[in-house]
Amino acid sequence: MARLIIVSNRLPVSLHAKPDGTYALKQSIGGLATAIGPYHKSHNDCLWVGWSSIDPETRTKVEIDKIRDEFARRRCVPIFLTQREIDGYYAGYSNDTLWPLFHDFAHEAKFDSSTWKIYQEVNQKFADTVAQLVNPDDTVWIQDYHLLLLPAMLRANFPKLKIGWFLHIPFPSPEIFRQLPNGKDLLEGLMGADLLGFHTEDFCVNFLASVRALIGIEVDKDGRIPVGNGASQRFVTVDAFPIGIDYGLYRRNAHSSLAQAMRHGIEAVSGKRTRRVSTSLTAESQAAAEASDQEENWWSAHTGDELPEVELAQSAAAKRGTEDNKVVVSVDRLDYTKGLPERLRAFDLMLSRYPEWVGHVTYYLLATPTREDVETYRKLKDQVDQLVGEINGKYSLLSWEPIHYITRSLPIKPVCGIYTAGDVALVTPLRDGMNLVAKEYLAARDGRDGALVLSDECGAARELTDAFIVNPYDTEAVCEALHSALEISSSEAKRRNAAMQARLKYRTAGLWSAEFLSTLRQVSDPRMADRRLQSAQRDHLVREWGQSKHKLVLCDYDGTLTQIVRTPGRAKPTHRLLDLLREVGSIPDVDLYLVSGRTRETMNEWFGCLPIGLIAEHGAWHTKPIAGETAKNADGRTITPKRYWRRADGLPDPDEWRPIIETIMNKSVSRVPQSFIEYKSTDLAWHYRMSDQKLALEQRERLVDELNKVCPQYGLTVMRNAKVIEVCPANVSKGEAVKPLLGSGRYDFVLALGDDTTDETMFTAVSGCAPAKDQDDVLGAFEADNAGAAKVGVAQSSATVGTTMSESDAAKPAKKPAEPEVAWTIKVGAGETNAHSRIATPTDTARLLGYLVAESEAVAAGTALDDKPQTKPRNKNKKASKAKTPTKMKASTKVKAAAKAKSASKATSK
Ligand code: ADQ
Repeated sequence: MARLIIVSNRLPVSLHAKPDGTYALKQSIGGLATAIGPYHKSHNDCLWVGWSSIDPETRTKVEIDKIRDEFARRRCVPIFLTQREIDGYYAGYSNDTLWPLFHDFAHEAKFDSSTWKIYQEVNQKFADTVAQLVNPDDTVWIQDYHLLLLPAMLRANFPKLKIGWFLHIPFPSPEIFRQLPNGKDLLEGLMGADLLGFHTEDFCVNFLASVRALIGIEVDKDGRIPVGNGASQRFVTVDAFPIGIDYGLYRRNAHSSLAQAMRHGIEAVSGKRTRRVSTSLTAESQAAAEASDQEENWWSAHTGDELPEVELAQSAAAKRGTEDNKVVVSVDRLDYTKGLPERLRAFDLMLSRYPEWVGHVTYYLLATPTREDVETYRKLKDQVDQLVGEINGKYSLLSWEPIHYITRSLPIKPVCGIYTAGDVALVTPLRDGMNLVAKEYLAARDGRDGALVLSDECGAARELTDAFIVNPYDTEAVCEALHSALEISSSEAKRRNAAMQARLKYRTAGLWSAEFLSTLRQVSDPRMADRRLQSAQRDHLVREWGQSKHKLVLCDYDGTLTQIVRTPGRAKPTHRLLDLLREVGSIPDVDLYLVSGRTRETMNEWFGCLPIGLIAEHGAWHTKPIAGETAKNADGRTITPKRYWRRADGLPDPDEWRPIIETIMNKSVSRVPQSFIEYKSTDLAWHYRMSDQKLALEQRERLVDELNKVCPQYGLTVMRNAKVIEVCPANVSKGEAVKPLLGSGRYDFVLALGDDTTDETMFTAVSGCAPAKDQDDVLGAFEADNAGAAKVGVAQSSATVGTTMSESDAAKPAKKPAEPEVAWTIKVGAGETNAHSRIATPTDTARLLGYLVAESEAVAAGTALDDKPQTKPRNKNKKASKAKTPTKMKASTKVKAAAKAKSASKATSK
């Protein structure tokens, strides 16, 4: 059985020796372990290869064997690195060269040929370990910048292996990347993979530009880079997969008693829960006032521009009560990419520019030092310590200090407590691949207010567009954004968060890994790699969906929403699928139609209870629920919409043709064991899925020849579908069936999904449909039909009467359509198609529908709470406090606004 082998620098678990000589395994926290960990845990066929963090030179052989066994129990395969290897590969080339360079800190990057040599050796060590356990049909998923050479090393020995690689950090611009002396080797290392994933489109673009510049290869329209020539040519697909978080985990942990205790503690410290701060502020203010009256007092000597303590203390004390006190939070590893000194300077500026916050805002700063043995990191820690000290020294009052600085690493529950305490999260990395902290903050505040100030230099800013987006280097802009975030009204904060939360709830870490792996399967199959629905196209589709007023979804069933099975009756929908269809059908501005070749009895039995339209027997029958009319089911509880089935007009009389076609088909039934005839009201189908395929295919050709001679005279046509030969009225097709809907002028967004040749007529009809131009009240033909008027299927069929609509006829290779604006057609699975895009399996269909449901929820959540964006000025006398939300303001505008605000603040305080 094909397995998944994950390869990353470190394993998701670490081993700790206990005093009794046994070992305890501890689950690692962090983005990667939480994103792929659940998949690894729940799939017995999944192995994880990585560095054990154990120095083999300090252990005996017996101990090493024992350690291997311990890891093996968790399906982990440890790699042991010597101190020399750790210094060269990990601390050296990975962290001193690649990490700074990939984060645009080229000036911090060290180029050392000895660490490069060890990096190559260790990548080879990983390759050798994987080679010992991999089977040719396995899938290998490599993680991150430590293993850039591994894909090509594996490919050299396993030409058919499915290899994926994902980069968790940014990919730099080609101007920066080409500074790397071994840049070309690294890119060639990656060319061994089938799929290369990045967090954002921007990083994909940077990567492709580097490939073009350094190895001279262009990407094709499907996002694929051709590698090699002739028979040995392969393709490397590049796409964006923004990582998510385990949303439910953070939401749940935010309600844990430990998180609540943490939150209460922070609120007490910040004066939100007790009055001691306000008491202290009053005392402080009195002291300041008295001091300012007395000449020769040290304090009064400083009341000029430099340090207006009197003003600070007085304005702080003037604020009565503590209910408006605020908490700002941040959670980081102490890394120079996280922008801590810049952030602290912005906080400092905010207190000086808006002194009304002195005594009323507390910054809870969790910053855990890493790599303290490296000088850059030691210096950074010193700088942060010093800045925190300066700010606290400058603004602290008797029992309030502006920054609470914690350098310990905390587990998830207290971290969630910090998130829930934070009225504002200040997440301003100078460069970051994604940044999970921003997403975790929103998950921990599920359904609540809280404002996010977010750097535009991290991947998360591409998704969390309702945050206060800032340039992290622009101190003025961060200061203004922080001030606005503190001022924002609770309802406005909730409105912004609700939309982002609805999307995050769906786009989880689990979805991220499932999507990467299913794309890897698709791109590794040459029959399905063309026209792949790329992530940018999917995002475009989802955006259009969210922005449109009336949406129509036309979806085939067998092979599109469910796997094709040997016995058609076994393709019964699962509860999960029914729930999904119910969700889509229940969205107020969405009409969902299942368009199937199944009989209307089956469609009614399986889907009649859903609030969706049904088209059966390729269009011979259709129905939609009658608005407002429902009936109770036999169980007396569930409610089913009332519906009437309508038959298409002008169909050939079955009494005339059925006996003749049945006789012909029966010959095939008797010649091919286990084949059978399916009887539908308007057609007959010969199924041979369960039969000997060689025999069935020979007979199929004879049958089709014979049917083609007879069918035209009865107005019938012959269709070759998936292991079925079907005879049906020539003037019936899925395309004809959906035309009245498309022509209704009602819809400004149409999506059609299907897997076989019968769906191609639907794709053609949809591709040809004109966009609706705000014709909200034009009643579609189907609605009129329900009122007993127009009928579907009466128009002249596009299929030629009496001829077989073969796969090749129906699906002539079409020029790739332009990017759709309102009409999307998506083929599910392999085969030629007229559809615009392709996804691989019914699971992908369900995932896509899930995106649409989440987007509708996001739009609804955003508008339901809509109460006009507003901020709540803290001090009505100060114009500066009325600063608008600075989201996406131009830097120059921000600087001007800040300067204006500053002078206004000064003017009012004089
Ligand atoms: P990281 O650089 O580790 O990850 P990030 O995405 O912020 O950065 O994830 C950090 C994780 O560690 C979060 O789950 C956070 O809660 C936790 N954490 C951070 N500081 C902590 C502290 N002081 N104490 C306790 N927990 C702390 C890399 C890339 C990112 C990318 C992820 C996932 O650098 O850009 O988002 O991988 O792909």
